[in-house]
Amino acid sequence: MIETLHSTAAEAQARLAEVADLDALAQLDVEFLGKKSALTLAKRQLGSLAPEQRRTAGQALNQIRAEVEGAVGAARERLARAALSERLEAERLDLTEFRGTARRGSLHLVTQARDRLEDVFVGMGFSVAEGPEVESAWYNFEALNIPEWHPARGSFDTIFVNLGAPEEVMLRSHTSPVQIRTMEKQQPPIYIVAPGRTFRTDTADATHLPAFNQIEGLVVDRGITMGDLAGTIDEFVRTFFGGDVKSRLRPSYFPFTEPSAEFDISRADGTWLELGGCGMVHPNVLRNCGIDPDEWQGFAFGFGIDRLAVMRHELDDIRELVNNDVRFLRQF
Ligand code: FA5
Repeated sequence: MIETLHSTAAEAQARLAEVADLDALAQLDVEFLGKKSALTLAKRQLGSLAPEQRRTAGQALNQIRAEVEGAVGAARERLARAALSERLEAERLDLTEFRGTARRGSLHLVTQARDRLEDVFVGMGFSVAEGPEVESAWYNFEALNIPEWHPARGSFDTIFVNLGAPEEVMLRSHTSPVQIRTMEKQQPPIYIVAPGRTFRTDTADATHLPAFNQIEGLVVDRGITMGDLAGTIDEFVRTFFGGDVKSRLRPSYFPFTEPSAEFDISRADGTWLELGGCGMVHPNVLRNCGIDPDEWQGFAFGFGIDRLAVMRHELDDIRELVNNDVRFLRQF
């Protein structure tokens, strides 16, 4: 009996080595290992043998079964590998036809402006800082000398987040909170710029977007004056735009600077475009961050990066930046 089974196992192995698909494999599995297979029937007959014979035959049977099972497993693995490479081959994308006609992507105008701004300010000795887009009332307002009752809060058209106490958490309405976060962590001298996204309930029009970008600048050192502020803005405008564009400061009001100004840059047609606000850091703001205003003075500025991109590329409408029309974006 064992002899016959050895030759059955050899036959099984030969056929399993050749099997070409999973259905055929399942059939061979039943034929050689199933309930009606020679191996299973032989096992049932073991009971009729004398104990000594039963032991030897049992061992031989187990060994033969293990061999056939091993061959089934190997065949299954071989078929799975073949199926996988067949699928990979079938799903392979032939990209060669795009060669030559493909266009390289490019950075968005606002990203280009932001990168260039960082380069210009790093070249002037500033480092780049960042802050979160979701802020608390402390960072967005209070530490900046804008208490809850202050009318200036209204001018920021804030988008609040429904978290915590009412009007306690918001999408930052300007990048000025990064001033506070920086001064909290670092003692002067401080020379940083902080570019990032800002949000207001503004309706989109030719010069406004509800989600836009600002860059904040903050300098705190000994003996800093309004002259340093004006010189820095002038130097930045010259480096960023080249020789023709001029800047001017106009008196203005921000609770976190005193005195405060707005700065404009000159357009080709002789008119001025408001770019941002600036001023000498208010002593209360320094105090809120644990910095002694008798020892240290500072200036800060904040302006719109999207407006800068509009100006630089002479666009008619700031909304062009977010329409995602590739015919427009491709030009840059
Ligand atoms: C501020 O946001 C102050 N934090 C600026 C500042 C910083 C003053 C440091 C003093 C010291 P203001 O709300 O004016 O100020 O906004 C500054 C600039 O952001 C604007 O001049 C404009 O360039 C840009 N800006 C404001 N709102 C929008 C908008 N909806 N879409 C596009 N740009 C905007």
